[in-house]
Amino acid sequence: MRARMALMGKDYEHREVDLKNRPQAIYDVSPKGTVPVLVLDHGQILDESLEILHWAHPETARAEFKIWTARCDTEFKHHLDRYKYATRFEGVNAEDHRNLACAFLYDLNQSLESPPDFFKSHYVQFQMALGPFVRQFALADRAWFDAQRWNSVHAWLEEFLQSSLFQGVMKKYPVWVEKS
Ligand SMILES: N[C@@H](CCC(=O)N[C@@H](CS)C(=O)NCC(=O)O)C(=O)O
Repeated sequence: MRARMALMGKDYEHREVDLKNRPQAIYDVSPKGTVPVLVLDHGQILDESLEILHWAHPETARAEFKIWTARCDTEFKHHLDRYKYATRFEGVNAEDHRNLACAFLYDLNQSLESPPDFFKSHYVQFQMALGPFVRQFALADRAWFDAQRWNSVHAWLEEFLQSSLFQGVMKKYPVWVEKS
């Protein structure tokens, strides 16, 4: 979702991959076989959504922005995965990780309450970068999420979910089939 939003309005060929039946072509360009993968004209491969965001919106590589994306992709994502998919990890308690993930959301809430200038001037880029992960966290238990006192995060997420940015990438794409 992050990469799709980052690439909105760019001229590129979208190849939808069925993760249960991945084509050889994805492994040929990126052996880890995860999406997203962006192949640039001169053959350079970007196979992390953050790299794709940086490529499409270079201002997101600046330090003021990276503080958030680094924290989202390491600390928050780590706890989000263990909260959502606790059974896939040995000895993991979902609630512990839900609580640990809250530190990020608490800080995000504070920043949204009195946003630094960079946050205000790059609002849409922040939505692309962080929105999909906050959405996943919220959807894991929406009633619990809604009961927390993060009013600014709630409003921010709702605005993101209603945005043409997010709505524009939520459509279903036909799975890409390699022409023989
Ligand atoms: N760090 C990666 C994570 C990518 C990722 O987890 N992609 C998922 C789909 S959204 C995937 O390909 N899952 C299949 C797998 O991990 O084998 C990024 O943000 O680009």
